[in-house]
Amino acid sequence: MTDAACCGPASGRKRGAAIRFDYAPHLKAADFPTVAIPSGVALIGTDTPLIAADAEGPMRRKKVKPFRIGQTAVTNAQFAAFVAQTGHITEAELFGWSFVFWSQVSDSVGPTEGVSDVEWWRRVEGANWCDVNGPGTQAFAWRADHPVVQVSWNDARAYASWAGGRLPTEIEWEHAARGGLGDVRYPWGGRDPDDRQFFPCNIWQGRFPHKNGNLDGYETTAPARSFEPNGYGLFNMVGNVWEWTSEPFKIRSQKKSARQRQAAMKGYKLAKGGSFLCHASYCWRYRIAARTGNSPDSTTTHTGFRVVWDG
Ligand SMILES: [Cu+2]
Repeated sequence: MTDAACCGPASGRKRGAAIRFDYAPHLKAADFPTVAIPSGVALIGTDTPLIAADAEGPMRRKKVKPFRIGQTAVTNAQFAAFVAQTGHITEAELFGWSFVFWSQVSDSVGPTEGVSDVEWWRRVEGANWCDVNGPGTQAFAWRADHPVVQVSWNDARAYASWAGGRLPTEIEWEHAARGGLGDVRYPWGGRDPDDRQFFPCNIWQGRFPHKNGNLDGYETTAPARSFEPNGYGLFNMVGNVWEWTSEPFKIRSQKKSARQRQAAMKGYKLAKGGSFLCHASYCWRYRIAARTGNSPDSTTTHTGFRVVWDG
């Protein structure tokens, strides 16, 4: 086990001030399928971290106020409604390219540039939330009921405010993911997914990054509403797509290695839940306490988001 990751590379995009997209609230929680999460003492992190460098531990307890959370990650259909109403142009469209996992790049796209150390991530001109895998791929790669991907933290934040909500904090996200089970590794409890018979979520099977066995039924994203929901009725809290949170990516440690990592990830935002690319052998981040970070303008085929509403 290493701290290496399927997790998305940073965009490396150069520009001046961060773009802010501000939209007035247009909808409210009642306009979405949501679940009410009552207030109470919530757990965050774990005392048995598997990727200590990510600062998964220790477990802390903190009170959370009541909130509502989307039953699913925001879908392509929902995001399309947002774009139709606001005219929002996503960052991947503004910059003209996005990251696509190598096996998703279609032959029509032509040669692409990889990212050093994570060569499976290819920079594809013209890839965005519609043409997910590059120009001309919407017809077969875009599905209305799948989570929207190729959206940056800035895009996610813009959608959430338009929806009358916001992105979840880390503790809200974990509290929701635990589904009332408390100190558990996964939304369904403690049993580890394996490559043979237990497929509770959409992750990788086989040897990353060459061959995904697809035993869980999905090579890339699954419909947002798929697999068994957790105890709160929430779908795909882990696996499928990474979900942006409202928080900066912070590592609470005074170790030199941690401080160096933190410095390298300055300004990054925290994402939770892992994706269809995670596997225990390589990137065991489809656990509730697992975490990653990326720059707020980064966009990939395995990152989306979920919205929460106060009260
Ligand atoms: Cu991963």
